[in-house]
Amino acid sequence: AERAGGGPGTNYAVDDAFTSDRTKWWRQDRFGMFIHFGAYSNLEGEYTRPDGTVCRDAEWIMRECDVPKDAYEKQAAGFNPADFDAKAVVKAAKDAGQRYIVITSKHHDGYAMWPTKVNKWNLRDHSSFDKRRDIMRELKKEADKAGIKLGFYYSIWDWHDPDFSDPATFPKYKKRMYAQLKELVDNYDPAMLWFDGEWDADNPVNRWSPKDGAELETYVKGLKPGLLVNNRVGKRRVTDGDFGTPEQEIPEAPVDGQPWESCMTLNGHWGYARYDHDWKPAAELTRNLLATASKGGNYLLNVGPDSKGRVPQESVTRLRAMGDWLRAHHQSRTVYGAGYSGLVEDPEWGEVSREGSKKLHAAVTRWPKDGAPLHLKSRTPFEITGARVLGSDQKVTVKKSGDGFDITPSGGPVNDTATVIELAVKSAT
Ligand code: JFZ
Repeated sequence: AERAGGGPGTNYAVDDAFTSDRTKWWRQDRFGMFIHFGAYSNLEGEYTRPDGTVCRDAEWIMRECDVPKDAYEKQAAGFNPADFDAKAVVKAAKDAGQRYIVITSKHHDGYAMWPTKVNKWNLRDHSSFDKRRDIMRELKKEADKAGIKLGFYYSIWDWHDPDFSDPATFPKYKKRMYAQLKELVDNYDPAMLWFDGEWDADNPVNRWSPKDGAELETYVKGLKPGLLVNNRVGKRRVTDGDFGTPEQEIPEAPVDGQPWESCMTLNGHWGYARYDHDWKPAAELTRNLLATASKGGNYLLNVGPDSKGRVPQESVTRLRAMGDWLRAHHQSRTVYGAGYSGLVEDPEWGEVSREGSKKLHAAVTRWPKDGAPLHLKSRTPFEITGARVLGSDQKVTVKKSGDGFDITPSGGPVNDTATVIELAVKSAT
């Protein structure tokens, strides 16, 4: 496929995101933390209209609840996330086993979470927050200390900048957007830029084109050659950026065209919503992570800090439980550096990932009834030369059977989340 930015004027190295050194850390790390935090967080998901009725939404509240611009600006002036604790955020990620963080530097409401010099619509100049603080700098410092990579989400779509909505003034908006991106790269040296909002095709004023996307990607990679960029940069689809971004779903493997990262929420919203208590169980989240890795993808799991900047405790405990499972599973080669096996069909009873060329990890999450063997259907001929259950000394018998193998561990599940059977394999590929 034609690679992003490969046309005339390209000033960054065009490489293959599936194999390049540039994307290597990301392909290995597999698991990251998404953070949705902005002026909307101050409303905590609820806007009380002048008539006293309440409208609910999270990071889309300005739009979905038709909050008048002056009312939105007024509430943002009171935004004071004094309890934002970069050290605690990084610790929560680290405890979860997450190896990178992507935080919203600017969402669709246009509000910058760093002290941009481009306009006053930002956390330093339009808030009640301590003027000496810069949460992006704090996060970068703590992330560096912990060996965690930091990336920025940046919305191309901007509901606040009046120049965005008028074709005659759009070039002025674009110039400011470029200036903001330069600030982000120069001041915080991010590992990644995660764009969004280019997809707003139903908006007649959003004329963002494939050409705009290619130009933007070329521009930011020119600012920092090692930078990773997601696909929501233009409208070229599979040739956009370095990786695809399925949302709230795990695609079927194998995915052609691009490596991918699936982003998901811990409850039902990206931004903080005080009324949303619909938290996903930790076991489900861990299984999602295993399923994602087994299909060759990354998992970007979101937290939404509240108006004070605190990550909800319900999120922290779930992340912690995921990390506990990962730590108990041999540094979790079921996730880090793991990928799509290509050798077997997806079994009904769980997820099978591949580690290097000699090992499979079969994570059993749905045990067959009546102690029936775990059947593994081959897609291509291979041999199983050894099998063991991680964290248990039970025996595992492997028998050739029909289109594949029957695997029978002598005992049952070793924990409630997933029981991992490590298989030594020999194959031609
Ligand atoms: C976008 C944002 O609008 C949303 O607020 C959040 O930040 C999320 C991570 O990204 O939402 C999208 C983006 C893309 C699709 C759907 C929702 N899409 O491609 O289907």
